[in-house]
Amino acid sequence: MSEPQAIYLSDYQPPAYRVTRTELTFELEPHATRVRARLHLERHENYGHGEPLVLNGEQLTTLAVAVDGQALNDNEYRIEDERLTILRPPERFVLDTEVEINPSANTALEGLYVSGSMFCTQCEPEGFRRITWYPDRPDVMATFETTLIGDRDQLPVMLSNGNPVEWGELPGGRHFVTWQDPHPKPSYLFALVAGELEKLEDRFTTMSGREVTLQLWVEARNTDKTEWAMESLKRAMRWDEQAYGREYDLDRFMIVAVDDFNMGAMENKGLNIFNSAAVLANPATTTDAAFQRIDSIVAHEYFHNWSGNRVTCRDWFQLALKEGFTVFRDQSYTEDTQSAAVSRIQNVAMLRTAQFAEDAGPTAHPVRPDHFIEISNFYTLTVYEKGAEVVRMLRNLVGPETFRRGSDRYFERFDGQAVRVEDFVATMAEVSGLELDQFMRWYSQAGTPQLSVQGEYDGQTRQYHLTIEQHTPATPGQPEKPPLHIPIRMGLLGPDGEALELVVNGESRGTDTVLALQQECQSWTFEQLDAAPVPSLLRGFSAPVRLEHAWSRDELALLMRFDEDGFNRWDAGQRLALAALEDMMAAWRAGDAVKLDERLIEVWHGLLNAPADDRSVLAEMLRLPTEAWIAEQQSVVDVDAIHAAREAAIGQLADRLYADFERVYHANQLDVPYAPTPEQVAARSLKNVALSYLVATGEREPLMLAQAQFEADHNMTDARAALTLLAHSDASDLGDPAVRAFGERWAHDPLVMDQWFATQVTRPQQDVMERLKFLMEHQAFSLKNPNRVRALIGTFVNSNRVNFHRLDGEGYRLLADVVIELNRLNPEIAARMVTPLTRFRRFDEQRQQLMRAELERIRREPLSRNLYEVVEKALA
Ligand code: 0A1
Ligand code: ZN
Repeated sequence: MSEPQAIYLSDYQPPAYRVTRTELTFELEPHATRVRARLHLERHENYGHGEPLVLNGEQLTTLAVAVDGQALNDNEYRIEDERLTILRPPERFVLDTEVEINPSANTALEGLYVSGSMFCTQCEPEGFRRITWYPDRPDVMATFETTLIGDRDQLPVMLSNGNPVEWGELPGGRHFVTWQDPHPKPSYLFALVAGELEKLEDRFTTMSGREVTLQLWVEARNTDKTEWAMESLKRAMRWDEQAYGREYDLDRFMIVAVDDFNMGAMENKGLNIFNSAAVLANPATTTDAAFQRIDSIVAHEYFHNWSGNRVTCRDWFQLALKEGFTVFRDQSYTEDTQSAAVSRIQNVAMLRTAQFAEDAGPTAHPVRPDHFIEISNFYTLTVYEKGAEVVRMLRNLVGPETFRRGSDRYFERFDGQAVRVEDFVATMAEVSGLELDQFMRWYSQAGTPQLSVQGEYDGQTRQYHLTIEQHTPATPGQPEKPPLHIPIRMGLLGPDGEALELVVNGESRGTDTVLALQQECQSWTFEQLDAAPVPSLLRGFSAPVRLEHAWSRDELALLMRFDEDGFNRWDAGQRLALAALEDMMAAWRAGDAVKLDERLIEVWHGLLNAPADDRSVLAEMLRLPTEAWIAEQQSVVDVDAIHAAREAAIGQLADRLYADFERVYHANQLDVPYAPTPEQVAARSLKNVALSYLVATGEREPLMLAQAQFEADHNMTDARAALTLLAHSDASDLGDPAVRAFGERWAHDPLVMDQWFATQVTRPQQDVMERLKFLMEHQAFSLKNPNRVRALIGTFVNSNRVNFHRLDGEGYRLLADVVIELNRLNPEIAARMVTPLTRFRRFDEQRQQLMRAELERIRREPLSRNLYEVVEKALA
């Protein structure tokens, strides 16, 4: 087998032929589905007579190829290397092909596959070529007419994009439905679903008064989990009208839930397909966090109807054009409908642990990569989350009103087209008059910029000089990085925490301003200051960078209490806690007493007793930096010291503030019916954080509280929080029966069993390994289902760091075994799961060797392109 080859952005060529119209007929059979495709083709003006037509196809059994009704001779076409080439086609013609495919053997879950008793598709990015021969690239856009034929009893519901236009009975107990989608679209937005499905139906009147039918299709056992997603959909539709002026454009909008799905969901035109974990919810089975995740994914997919579908990507290098923008849109929706501060805190916490780690690892790539071997490997946190940060910076640079004028113009001008990142940024430059050439580097330069900030106060001149330096570390293939255009929102606080007026060059800028850092090093002078101020920097996380400044702990405590920016209050708390944890890690390594800084205890005591203006932010402030974020601060990750110090800190906070936590726990009990409203979510989150501290004392009494909460079983949020505390405790007389009871009670519900898996494999004690192995044999587990793999294996390797990184190498070995199996079953998931092993350079020599040995063992397998690309980069 030859080595997989990279594809380069610089090699882009426009398509030689456009497809004006695509007609598809499916005869659905699990083992042998027939697909007939009729493509109406036209040669592009820029190409000459006789230009060959090249179509993509994978794993197809070709039965017929005809041009304008004439079957082709062997010398008129060629099939090789997953390409069908029509050698000398006419300028305009009709191509007919017929192929056979095997959906039931499709464990990769790309193209047409069987999930349970349903047929469904996943075509982004390159799954359509596993369905039929096609120019499978996003810059070829056609209208689609799709006829589905299937068994009337087994497949009573058959859906595709657009509107149903014809249906009827066929001989042999079969029936058919024909769907028409009037909006030209690339093949990656094609979808079909067939099976025994039930629907929840609703209506939505758009801003111009058009009536839209909304349908949520699920298997019968899930009909009690559809309401929340329907509410989310309507909220998202209204929000997109108000915030972006975007209206829905078909008579119906459908969502289908499927159990086997590689990602969260997919924005197929008019027929979104969702991983059931990303759409099904009810209070008994679903936690607050999952309700919120579902809300944002429903919104995300809906928003793609404009940012992605109406205006799509020219090529897959432009993925962030639709994904970065759509994530930014779904984040804004959440900020407008939930707690804005908490939403920002949670997104940033995720970005700067997981995305920063990606940027610092062997697979680091720019928001717009310039080459790839397997595009499926680039649905990453960098493209999605950093891509969203780049759009957020743009909005902050041009201002919200101008940004809206820019997005209106972008949607209008490029409607129906496949475009590039440049088109989006140029539109923003045009409406704002800003020069954004340097800003474009955010799309082409990988790595996380590091800023170091020096402040100097001069009592004589009453001036404060702020000097900021930027530096972006080298990443694979990018040794040198020119400076970026970085917006830094900031303010200054006086000695009593008051917001100071910012006077620059004799001009007042209020108490909050944005500094545009464009050079390697730049200085600003603030005037008329009576004392040395405390700088509040990077408010709202105004740029995706690491920022260093030598704040004293007193200054951090001051920012934490008084900064007008909620995000920076939280961040100051995280920095203060990190400083305290660093002392504790040093003491732990030296074998000294590991004692928590008194100041942190005082500050937390203050927090717990201050009038709670925002309980949800308070709950976030009461969480210590995660082990992953602490690890991000270290040059060589010290897994055991991190865990020991953090556990010690939690224990000491718990002992010293017991009465506070107890009061908070009881004060936040709700006796209203469950709803995932921001107020209720805040109360439960605060209550359960408090309970986790109470339990951390190791006393029996709080465990009894947890047990009572578990048994009261008011909702999954409370039940699962309690179960986790019981299952992670040393009191097996309480933990084991709870785990058993939960597993028996929910054995019929795979989404709850996923939570049961995740809860057990995050147990920090060493005995977790036996538990994990036992659960891998459990009947509810299957390596073929991505949700199961993520819940059991993914949670263990990503969230149980002390055990995954054990020095006996068991964690690494187990992951490598799983990845080798997945490589055969589902290459996309295999390439994602292997990630923690690829980060071996961050660890000590001994762990490095163990991890590297497992990667080399994987490399000796016959690898899928997906896994090949990742493993080669890691070992390079
Ligand atoms: N466009 C989808 C993400 C997605 C990508 C690939 C998939 O299968 C390989 C599935 C979904 C989104 O952003 O939601
Ligand atoms: Zn998306």
